[in-house]
Amino acid sequence: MIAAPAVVGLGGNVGDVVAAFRRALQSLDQTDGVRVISASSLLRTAPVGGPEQDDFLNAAVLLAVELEPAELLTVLRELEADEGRTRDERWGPRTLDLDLLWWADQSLETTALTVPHPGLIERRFALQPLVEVAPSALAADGRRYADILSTLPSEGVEVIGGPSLVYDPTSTDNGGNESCRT
Ligand code: A4P
Ligand code: MG
Repeated sequence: MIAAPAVVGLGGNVGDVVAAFRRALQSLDQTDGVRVISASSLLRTAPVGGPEQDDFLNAAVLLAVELEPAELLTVLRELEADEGRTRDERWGPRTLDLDLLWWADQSLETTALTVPHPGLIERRFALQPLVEVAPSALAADGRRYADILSTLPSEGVEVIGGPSLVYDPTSTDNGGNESCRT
């Protein structure tokens, strides 16, 4: 199987979110058929939708995937569960949310999966890190995500750290203790 490029968005606003990102990406890279290629910068973002809640941390990661999209979604669900994610309230606070944002310029629609992720083009917290790791990615209508990003308002999203904070392949600390809390 030829590896497909895919981008997964990471988000969370409960507990030590940076440590959760790092553990999840280390586990992803250790999953058969999945390789982490690069991570985006770390963003602090104002919550969009849902109840009044703390700011989120968001990032995205470019993967090379030799699984089917549905299989990758299953892996992502398992990693969310490992971080104690419970599904209480739509758009509510969460320890770790892993969304499949983009898959090789393809559109996929099943009962479990919509790719590109439906909210992607309205949400700077998802689109900005995606463009950072996949600058030439194309939307379903052929537009470049980088061009769509330039039309979105920039407020509510702040870069607070570089990619090595999100994923450091040379690290053996499996989560780190230099991480910041939300
Ligand atoms: N699903 C369908 N397509 C996908 C996909 N491409 N990737 C299905 C992942 N899941 C996909 O997801 C609900 C269902 O979507 C799943 O059963 C899956 O089969 P979920 O993660 O259980 O629920 P959710 O995350 O609460 O809902 P949703 O609609 O995915 O919310 P979002 O869009 O993830 O929004 N504000 C900031 N600043 N930063 C954030 O990260 N996140 C949210 C959650 C709200 N506000 C935020 C942020
Ligand atoms: Mg989600």
